[in-house]
Amino acid sequence: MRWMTFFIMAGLASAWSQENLPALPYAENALEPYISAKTLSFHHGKHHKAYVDKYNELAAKAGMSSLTLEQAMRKTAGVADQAGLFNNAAQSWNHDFFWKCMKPAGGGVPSGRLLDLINESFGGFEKFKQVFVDAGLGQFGSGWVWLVAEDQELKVVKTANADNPLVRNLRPLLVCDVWEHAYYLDYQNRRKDFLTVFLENLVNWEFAASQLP
Ligand code: MN3
Repeated sequence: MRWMTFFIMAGLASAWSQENLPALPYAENALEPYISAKTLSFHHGKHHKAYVDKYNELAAKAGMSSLTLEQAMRKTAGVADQAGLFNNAAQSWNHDFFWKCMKPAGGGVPSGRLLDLINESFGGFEKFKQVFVDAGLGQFGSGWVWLVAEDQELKVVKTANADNPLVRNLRPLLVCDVWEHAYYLDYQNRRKDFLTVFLENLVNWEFAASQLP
C-alpha cells in the first residue's frame, strides 16, 4: 500500500513540474556599484519571484504545469483569455535570461563571430550601442530591449511589458530590463544612464555569443 502511494505521488510530481525561482548567477552585491544589492534583492527576490509564483498558480489552473516556460509562452502568445499566463511565463523567462546577460566586470567589446555579426548588421560596435540605447529609451513605459538574431542578421528590438521576441521566431542574444523596478533605486528617472552602464560595465558578451544560432 505504501509503495502504491509512492508511485502515485511520483507520477503526480512528474506531471506537475512547478517552476522554481532560479538562483542569481552571482551574489546580490556582485554588480555593485552599477546595480546595488538592494535593487537585485527586490528585483530577483520579490519581482521575479512573484512572476514565478503567479505562473505556477495560473499554469496549474490551466492544466499547463508540465510545459516548460518557453512552451507555455509559445502556446499562450496572442491568446486573449490566456494573457495572464503568457505575461507571467514570459516575465519568468525574461528575468532568468536577463540575469545571465550580466556579470561582474562585464561590458567591453564582444569578440569573434558575434563582433563580426554586430559590425555587419549595425555598421560598427559603437553604432550598435547607440541603436540599443535609443531603443531602450524609446520604449514608452515598461518593457525590454533586446539584441536578437534572425538567421545571420542581428537586430535590436524592443518589446512592451512581458512580450518576448521568441514568439516571433527571433532568437534572443541579449536583453536589458527597462521596467522602472530594474533601475529606479539606483538611477531614478535616468534610464539612459542605466542602459549605458548596462552596455559598458555589465554585459556578459560570452553568454550572448553562446546564444547565437
Ligand atoms: Mn524586471
